[in-house]
Amino acid sequence: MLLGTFFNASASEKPVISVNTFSSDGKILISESSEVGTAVAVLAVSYHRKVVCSIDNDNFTLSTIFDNEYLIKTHVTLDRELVSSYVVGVSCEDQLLGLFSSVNLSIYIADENDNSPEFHQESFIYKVPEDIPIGTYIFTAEANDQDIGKNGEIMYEIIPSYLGFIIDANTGEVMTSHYFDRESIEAVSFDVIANDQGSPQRKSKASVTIELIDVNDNKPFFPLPV
Ligand SMILES: [Ca+2]
Ligand SMILES: [Ca+2]
Ligand SMILES: [Ca+2]
Ligand SMILES: [Ca+2]
Repeated sequence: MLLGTFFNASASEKPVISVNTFSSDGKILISESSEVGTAVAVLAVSYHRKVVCSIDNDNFTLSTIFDNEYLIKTHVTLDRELVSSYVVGVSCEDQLLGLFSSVNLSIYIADENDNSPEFHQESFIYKVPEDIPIGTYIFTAEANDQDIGKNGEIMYEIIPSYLGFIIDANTGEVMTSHYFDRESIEAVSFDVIANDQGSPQRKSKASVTIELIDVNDNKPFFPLPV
């Protein structure tokens, strides 16, 4: 079944181009992962003679199905992150009489989850005093994702989750959640994971090392005489 929008040419004697878009709302929306040669729309020209149609955009092809009926297909690999929509001009002409009509088609590229979140840095190293209070903000592990919507929405987590630091799942802000003692452990290492919310989900990680700076928190120890 072909549904679609009807683009009407102005003068009645001219060819009338109608566009079947394969969608109920008439909008042309194709996935960025579409193979080269994917059908985008069908053009049907109402006119009493044969017309010749052409398009002005090399990223698409126009092929004849029947007289005065054409199929528009993709001619290139699409990437929504580079080009999110195209305008394709279509002209149909009665070459004998010189009568022609033209329409502009807007072709929108739908996002796929084809990009992983990326951290601004692969690793983070911070030094904090060993007596740092619980809940102290350390840094923000921020990642970006070029996709849109859920495909680009990032949630953060720390792995392993029990080493004395917590992360705000929405903002990537890392805070302390425990007391530290440099005399027991001098540094803490963990990974920060950025998960997008697309399907399938994509993720990336950055490594974090927090070095504990000594604070003079131990009284001098004098051996007792025997
Ligand atoms: Ca892409
Ligand atoms: Ca994408
Ligand atoms: Ca993504
Ligand atoms: Ca100490």
